[in-house]
Amino acid sequence: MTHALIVIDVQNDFCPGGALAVPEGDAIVAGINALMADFPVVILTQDWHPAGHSSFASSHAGKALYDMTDMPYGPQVLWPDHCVQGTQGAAFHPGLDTTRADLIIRKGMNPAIDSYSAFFENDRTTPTGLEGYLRTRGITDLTLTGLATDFCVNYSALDAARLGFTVTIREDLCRAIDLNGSLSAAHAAMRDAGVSLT
Ligand code: VGL
Ligand code: ZN
Repeated sequence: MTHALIVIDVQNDFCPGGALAVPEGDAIVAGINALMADFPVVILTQDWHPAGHSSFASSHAGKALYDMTDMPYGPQVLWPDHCVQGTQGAAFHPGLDTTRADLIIRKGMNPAIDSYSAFFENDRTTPTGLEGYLRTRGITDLTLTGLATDFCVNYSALDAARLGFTVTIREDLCRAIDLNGSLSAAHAAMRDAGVSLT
């Protein structure tokens, strides 16, 4: 009972046709559903932004999609509007089996701070509560899958490793955005943090 599967942001907006589509984002859904059978604990995350969120380029006059901006907590990519609370884009991919989920954790609700990681907002200090949930259940090992490899999966894996969890990424069940070398940077950072990439 000490090993949890965490499925990151398998939502319509990150799949082909969505607002921030990750290439082949939907290709991992069936494999993730099958993998759930191997884990006693399954956790899903959901990117869940209020309209007008500060990570949206549309909230910054004069900025274009995928520009960088400086936020009080550091550099921030400016994204297309995506995963707005209550919209179809924010819903899980219809093929994802959500019945097995022990916990669905939402993130990115603070209008002023983006939240890639399932554990902390992008200030790297404001917690989502996931760590407490895992620790009180005695979970020590995490396998991560989902979208996107180089953003939310990467940040979640780095935080989990820093918190002392044993972390494995199922790369075959992740897909990346790959913005300006972000995928190779993510690979290097995860390797350095002791994350297993399989
Ligand atoms: C994500 C960009 C913005 C992700 C979320 O799930 O990787 N990326 N919000
Ligand atoms: Zn987001």
